[in-house]
Amino acid sequence: MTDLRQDTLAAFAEIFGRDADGLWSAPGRVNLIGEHTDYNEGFVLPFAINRRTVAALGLRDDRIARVGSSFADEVVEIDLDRIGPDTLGGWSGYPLGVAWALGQFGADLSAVPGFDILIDSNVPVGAGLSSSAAIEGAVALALNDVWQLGFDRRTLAAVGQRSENVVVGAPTGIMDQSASLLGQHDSAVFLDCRSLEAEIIPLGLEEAGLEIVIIDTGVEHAHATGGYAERRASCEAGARALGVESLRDVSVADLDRAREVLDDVTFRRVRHVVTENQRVLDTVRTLRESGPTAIGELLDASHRSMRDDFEISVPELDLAVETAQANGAIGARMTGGGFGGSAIALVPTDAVSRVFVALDGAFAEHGFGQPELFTVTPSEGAKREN
Ligand code: GAF
Repeated sequence: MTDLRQDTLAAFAEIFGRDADGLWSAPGRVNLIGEHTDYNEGFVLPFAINRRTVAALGLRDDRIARVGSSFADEVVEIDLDRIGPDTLGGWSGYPLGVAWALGQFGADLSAVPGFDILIDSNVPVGAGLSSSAAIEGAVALALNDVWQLGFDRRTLAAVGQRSENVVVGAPTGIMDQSASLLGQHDSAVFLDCRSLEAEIIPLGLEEAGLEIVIIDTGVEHAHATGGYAERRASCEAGARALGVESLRDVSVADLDRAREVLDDVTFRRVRHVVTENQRVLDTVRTLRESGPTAIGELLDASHRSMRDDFEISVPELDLAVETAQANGAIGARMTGGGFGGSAIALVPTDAVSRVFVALDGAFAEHGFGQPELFTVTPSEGAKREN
């Protein structure tokens, strides 16, 4: 991280021919539990991870925004007067979309100076660890500071989500940006996606001798296309058919009636969301009462529900989960939007190397590409670095 910060400041000076005014960073996230519940106004329990995106920024004395990054061999330039969903696209839509979205939340963009910004990251892209929310969080915090907008972090999360929905075109919920902006060391963010009330839940992984293992399957996914939007539409159709505003208003006890009203596929989509909300509440209660060693079965049940009811897993994710479970993990599940990306496993520290070896072997045996295996720690959210 020290290197990433220093390298980004040095690269900023080289590319833009001047020093940055400051450096901001924001983490990727892992969702411990609560999948596809955020856009149904339900509950989620993600945490920020120790992989971050950094943004070095310097204000200009004109109205030009210039953005460079380690992901692209170009500097994109635009006049702030032209910034909008129709003029933004590609990788630069992630950072510049945030500038536009700040205006949508009431910032007077006609009065602010332009800026140069350079983005770098060690959050793996395409792994389902929310590299996009990390960019949005770092840029939102940076612009909020230098433009002195005074937005709170919950609003900045909503700004990031707006940019992702409108500029990037992915109909995602509020979870990832909230985790990136609100996360705290060794804790998860328990978020009610209806009220947007957030509570910090200590995880106590180290005291319990547990690690979170990430199994990045390498199977690429994208939320701007295909399955994610389709699942969201199913949930909305289910809510309409049940006569409720959102699936948040359906409880486990309502599922018998839902089965009579809905077709089989929509019913299973609804059952996933309703039971997943309950699992989030049960996980928070279990963490408080018994600590992290007791949440394994809830993680396992969440994976089964996504595999069988919501149907967003892929063979590589199922293999990752089953192999981890069979080799000492307390619990395991796919994490994030699905259709690829990563699984997580909660593993006693002394079993981590056995789990790694078993995963490498199982993927090779099935003819799948080698997974990326590493551990993450729950870390602090977005911040100004200097
Ligand atoms: C993606 C989305 F960005 C989140 O909003 C959330 O819906 C998640 O998939 C599924 O839980 O990460």
